Amino acid sequence: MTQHRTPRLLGTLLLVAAAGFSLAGAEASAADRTATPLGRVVPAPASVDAGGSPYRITDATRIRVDDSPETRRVGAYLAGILRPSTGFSLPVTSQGTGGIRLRLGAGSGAGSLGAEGYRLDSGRDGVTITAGKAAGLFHGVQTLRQLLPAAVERNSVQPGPWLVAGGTIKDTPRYGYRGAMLDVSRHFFTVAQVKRYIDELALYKVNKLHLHLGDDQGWRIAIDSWPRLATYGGSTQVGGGAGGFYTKADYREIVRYAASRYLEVVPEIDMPGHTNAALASYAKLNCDGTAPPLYTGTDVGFSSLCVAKPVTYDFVDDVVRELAALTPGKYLHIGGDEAHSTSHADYVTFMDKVQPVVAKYGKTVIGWHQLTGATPAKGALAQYWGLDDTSAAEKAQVVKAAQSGTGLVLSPADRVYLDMKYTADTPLGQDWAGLVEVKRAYDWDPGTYLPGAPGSAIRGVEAPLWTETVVTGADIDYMAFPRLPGAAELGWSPASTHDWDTYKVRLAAQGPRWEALGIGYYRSPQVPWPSA
Ligand code: TNX
Repeated sequence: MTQHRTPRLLGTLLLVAAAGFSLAGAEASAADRTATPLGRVVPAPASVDAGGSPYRITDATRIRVDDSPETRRVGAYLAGILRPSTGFSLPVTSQGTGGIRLRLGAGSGAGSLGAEGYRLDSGRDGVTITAGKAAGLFHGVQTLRQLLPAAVERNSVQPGPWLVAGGTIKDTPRYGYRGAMLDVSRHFFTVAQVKRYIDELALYKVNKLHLHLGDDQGWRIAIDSWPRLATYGGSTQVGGGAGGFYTKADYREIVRYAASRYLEVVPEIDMPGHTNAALASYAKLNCDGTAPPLYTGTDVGFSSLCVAKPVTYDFVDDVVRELAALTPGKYLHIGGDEAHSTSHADYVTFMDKVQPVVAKYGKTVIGWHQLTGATPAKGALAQYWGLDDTSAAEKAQVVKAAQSGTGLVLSPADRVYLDMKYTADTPLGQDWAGLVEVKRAYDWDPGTYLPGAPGSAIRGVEAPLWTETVVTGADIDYMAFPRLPGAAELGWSPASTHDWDTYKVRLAAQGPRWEALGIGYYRSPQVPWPSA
């Protein structure tokens, strides 16, 4: 081994000499040989106690798991991340001691870690991640990933060394609902594109993927009892492109993949507005019996299901039944925003009829916060998408619902709408809610955002990505990064860690990681990115 190393080191020295020795180069390589400080992770861990020797992952390291299939699966996932870049074999085994250990439900206070928490202990002999549930192990693995050099994310063998700073992290989430929404209606995204986004979300411990499956411009999920919804209603998109839809097999594959990353898929069919694609597919859903043409523009608020017609509720029952059957998760989102072509009385009637259908098929309602203008079902969640300066009356309506037991998911549009432009120069995106730079996206507190809402009503934070202007996977990345990790941190980290000046340093350290992963991002001047 020593013999093998010497020529490599000599070679490196010769290369450095040939390149012209520079002080900056020397500093960079010294930095490479230092472990990432234990707390330099997004989202910020709840508690960090740094100290002691680092652990070094080597050719001899094993990933030790206990015998549960879930632990093995997380171990295999970790090995899949570490093997290509380290070049080490990293066998996953239940034998022996030391190395990287994944332990489920055993000692070290695992009981207090809840459904998603974990504890990470690192020292000379190894790294141990302990959790009460597999989701916690998975989140601990994401932390471990970020403690390793960014090059760990590359697909080819990198030099290392692979050090993990010594100490202990104990980490549990502030909120149980930490979401991201992808609008696959305005532009359609393939299963592969959705999977890639799922992987990006998992890195930041996001645990809900909300898919906006139906809107004026496209219906994206096959419904057997109403086949034209997908085959016709899904046949275009904004700008007139081909659109597309998920077969049930496609959709199940998304749900399965999300579950393998401990994300729950929350499907949304937006109703009674935002329904032109459905109305175009079936004439009988229209009050006048005439189907409108497909729509490829970007206006909102012009369509409505026909609240007075009984067939509307046959349609809703069939769609909710088939969608609920595809959904292992708890929630089904029924939209309810911008129903500008539905009278208030009709809106209330519609919501009174539709929410029990969701319950009948075993799911819990989520609606955009306009739902609080009707009567939210018991246990329903309302997703707040107002602005800082939304009228006091509208906020009061949401707060009042929260006081009466409706849970809230916070998606303030001028904070976490990932489709808002960063600056006036951002080539993609909209600006109706304002320009949302990275600091603005991070610098608010979900716990105090809606004064008067009880703390227990705040269930979490979600960052929606509407896609009127977002067409490719690269577009998704550019709008989501670097704002998405901020929303994820607001959902995960305790309020006590909230501090822009330290956050921006942790965020900056993510830049090289995104480069290694091929994620193109907005290099905000607000963030001290390491120079390339
Ligand atoms: C508002 S937010 C909408 C969407 C648009 C979005 C564009 C919400 C519940 N409705 O229909 O896509 O603005 O930013």
